[in-house]
Amino acid sequence: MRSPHAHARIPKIDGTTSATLPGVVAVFTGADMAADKVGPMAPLWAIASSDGKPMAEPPRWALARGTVRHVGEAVAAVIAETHAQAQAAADLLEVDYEPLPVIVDGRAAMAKNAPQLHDAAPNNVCFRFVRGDEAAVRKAFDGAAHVVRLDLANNRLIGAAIEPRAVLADGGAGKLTLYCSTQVPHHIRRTVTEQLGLPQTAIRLVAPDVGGGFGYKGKHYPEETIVAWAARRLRRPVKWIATRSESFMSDYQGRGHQTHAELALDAQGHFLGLRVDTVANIGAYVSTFGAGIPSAIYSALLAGVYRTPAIAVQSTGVFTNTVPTDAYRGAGRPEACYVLERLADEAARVLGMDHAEIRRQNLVPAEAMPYKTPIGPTYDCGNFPKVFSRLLEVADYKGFAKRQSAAARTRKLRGFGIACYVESSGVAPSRMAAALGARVGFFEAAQIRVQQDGSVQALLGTHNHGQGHATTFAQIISSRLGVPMASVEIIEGDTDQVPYGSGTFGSRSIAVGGSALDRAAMKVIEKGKTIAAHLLEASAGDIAFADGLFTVAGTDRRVTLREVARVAQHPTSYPAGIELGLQDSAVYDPPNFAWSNGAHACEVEVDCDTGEIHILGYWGVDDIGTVINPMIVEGQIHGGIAQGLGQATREHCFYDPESGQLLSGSFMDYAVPRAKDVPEIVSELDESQPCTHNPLGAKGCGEAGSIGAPTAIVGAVLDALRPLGVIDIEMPLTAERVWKAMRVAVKL
Ligand code: MCN
Repeated sequence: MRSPHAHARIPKIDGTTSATLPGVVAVFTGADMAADKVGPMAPLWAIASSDGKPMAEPPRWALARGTVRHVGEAVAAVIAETHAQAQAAADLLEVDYEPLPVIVDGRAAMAKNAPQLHDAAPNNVCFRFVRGDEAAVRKAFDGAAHVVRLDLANNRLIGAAIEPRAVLADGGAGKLTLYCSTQVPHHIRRTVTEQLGLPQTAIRLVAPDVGGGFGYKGKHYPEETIVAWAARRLRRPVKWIATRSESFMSDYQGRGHQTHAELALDAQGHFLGLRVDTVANIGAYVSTFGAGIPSAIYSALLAGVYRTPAIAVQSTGVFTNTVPTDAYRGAGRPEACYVLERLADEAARVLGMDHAEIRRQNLVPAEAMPYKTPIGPTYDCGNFPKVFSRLLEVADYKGFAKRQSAAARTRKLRGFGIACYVESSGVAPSRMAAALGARVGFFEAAQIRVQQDGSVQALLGTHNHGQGHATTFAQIISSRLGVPMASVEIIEGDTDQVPYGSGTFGSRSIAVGGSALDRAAMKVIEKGKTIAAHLLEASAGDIAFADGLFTVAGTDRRVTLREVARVAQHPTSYPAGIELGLQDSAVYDPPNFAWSNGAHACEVEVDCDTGEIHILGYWGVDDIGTVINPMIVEGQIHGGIAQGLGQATREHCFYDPESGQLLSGSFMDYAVPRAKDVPEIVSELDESQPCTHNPLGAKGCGEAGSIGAPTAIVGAVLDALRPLGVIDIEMPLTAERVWKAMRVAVKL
């Protein structure tokens, strides 16, 4: 039973009639959970404000206790033999709602007389995060020849994975097995057991194929706690599967920024200073990483690929009567890219410069690596100018002017958009994240077991939900241990099998999980050498390993990995003092992010009569370091671009400002891209800059497309409309919005 109101007090819930209906097992409310002392939903990232105060962290309950603050908030749980019976009983629940005033807009929520959501958050402010050097920025602006300013909105998005979320708890009074559509099994085991006051060993969390995740399934949800608690209380299995409508109104949403940004430049168009002021609408409560993304993560990206010497950012997290926001593919990086690249385009327009040239002259040169940005992070490597010039080549930027004038003859406006980005992939550096408020470590763990027949099981704390881990991780093992890929089994998503883990988000699986796997493989090889040395009657120091064979250096004496593995478990001849078995594990926590980067371009034609956009070409050159599997990477980049295209042209999560009702609550109102909307994509990978601090040299790719695409597409449309004097259209650029902007511009 979910709240139909965006903001209301609930003085009374009466479930007496519902409880008597056939098949109904129980009707639970927040009061029942309170009686069992179930704790609040605790965020795993806490942000301190500029005055040093911790963020406002008002309690959020799995089932509402007295007040609801967004449409779709869980009010009661009806458990019945069938879904239809539960639904019928829920329909008869008598809930008294006393509606309260509603606010859904982030900026408006900070106004003096705006409705207040939480006593603990005056003016609805959760945190006011600042980063950078405001004094240096002021100086830069004082000495600037030009200042450009933009007010930008980054539209709120809904994840819409192919399968809705689901939870099933089995185990009654004993150990509970929680099957859960999550990307982060170990995190959810921790949060649920903490809430229920149980030891972590009381729950086995299993996350099999989850039907896509896109970041929003990587966070803790009320239903996980409700189902686990109800199953223990009722001593019987309980399951919940979201309908698509429930998904729309309860899955964490993404983006939702309002930003004022200013860029100072010298007379030649060199960037001197950047000031960014963002209001992030975090929804009704702080969700798992809801505070960290628009602050710590977003701000770290604001140097982008450019050498702007002074940067200062303020990001204010604001409560509103909307679903909480959290990670959605890109998580803070598309927002940062959008701000920077829109400013670059605006600067080119104001200074009368070519939009590629203004970017080129501000890029961090390859010689400057490692490059410490003025906003905090240090990029270990990258050749931004090389990637950028390659993009212009593959997209034939030189030939664009000709194509543009040809199009004009057919009443079509043609535009070319560019987006350069850096991405803090490989989300871990646990110490860095902890310094910025993370309440969890982001390391990754891997274990390798070589079986007697030489087949290999690898267990990782990452989680695959469409990224092809079974292939790429098997490739890593195959190349390290010299075993065929077909004999490698990758196991993820089970807390009782995989000892530790952080899960999959932040394009971290290859850079962090893959690195842990590589280290575990090296340990297995080292142990194998001691066994092989014994079998070959040589010293371990003389044993070399390659292609699945241990050899005594300089001789033809050899033994296979399979034979070593067999002996390790059937010790007919085994070195004394060495533990049996051929298995080992490793935990990896990198010293820095893996700085993926790239440049994307898009060419569009806008129909002057209808405002419709036709994407004629899309190109991306991405540096994701060493590539393990080019085909999977290409698919990942294409998928990200498709999602970015959705944000740029179609998708918009929209709440009615008066009532707080979700008006985009179905696929009839929320338009994800279809196959016909996605253009042919030309994708190139530049492998010349392997990550310098992980053993694979790999940087993440899972979010790259979603970062560059919205900006490149919007940039192209605005470039097309520039002759009409259109300088901004808010995403999504629907035909209607584009058409209206054109009419306003030409004063029709
Ligand atoms: N890879 C590679 N070489 C590299 C980098 C990556 O071969 N240099 C491979 C990896 O081995 C992995 C894949 O590419 O098989 C993606 O790796 P990585 O960039 O590490 O990203 P993750 O596996 O950690 O996936 C997370 C990322 C995120 S954050 C979201 S959101 C997302 C995404 O990936 N959600 C997805 N891709 C998705 N794809 C699908 N189909 N569905 C989702 O929900």
